[in-house]
Amino acid sequence: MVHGRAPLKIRGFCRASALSTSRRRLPAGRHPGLVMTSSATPLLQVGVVMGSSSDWDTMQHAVQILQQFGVAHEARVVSAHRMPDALFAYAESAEGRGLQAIIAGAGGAAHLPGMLAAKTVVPVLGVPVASRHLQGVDSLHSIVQMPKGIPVATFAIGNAGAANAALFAVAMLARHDGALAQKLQDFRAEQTRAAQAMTLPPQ
Ligand code: RP5
Repeated sequence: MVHGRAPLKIRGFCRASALSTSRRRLPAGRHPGLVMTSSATPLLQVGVVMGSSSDWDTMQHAVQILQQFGVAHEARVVSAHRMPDALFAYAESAEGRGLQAIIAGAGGAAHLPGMLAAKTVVPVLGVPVASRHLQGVDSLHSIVQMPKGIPVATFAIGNAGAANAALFAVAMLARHDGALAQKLQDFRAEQTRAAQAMTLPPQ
């Protein structure tokens, strides 16, 4: 329920309400498939989608960053080749649901980020997931080699790419959110402190 209304099933996934296309408040933990974070920032800001539950080991690193920064997000499986209608529905509803960015991870012939980008103007941040036979080089090439006109911002293969995609989304949101910008500055400062404290074994 959202503001007393039953959530609507839109071609395979649940969105808050089909009655309004403005950004809306979503109570934490009330929506199947949604992973909401801070109750202080309940506006849905970032969508994290992946082609398979087998991508979660990688994509959880994006979710962890969003949680750490208190960015309201959702996470779900949207398989490009097994759920194409759900992919289109997700992309078509993204802007109306208030998403500011979509982080999309996939492996192999990774169509998910590019097809999402083709169906929405919400920025898509692509994460190449490591594949068994080609270690994610196939995923990277599939995502990064978008033809001119439909961009997908593409990150490194694997865990670092997933975390960096989330950090990039945080940086985008922080341009219009002073508190989030300060958190990002603090995060950078802590990384610097940690690097400065690194030591090497005696030689
Ligand atoms: C892609 O195929 C997914 O993104 C995943 O990386 C890969 C393998 O999927 P599963 O066979 O593990 O479901 O669609």
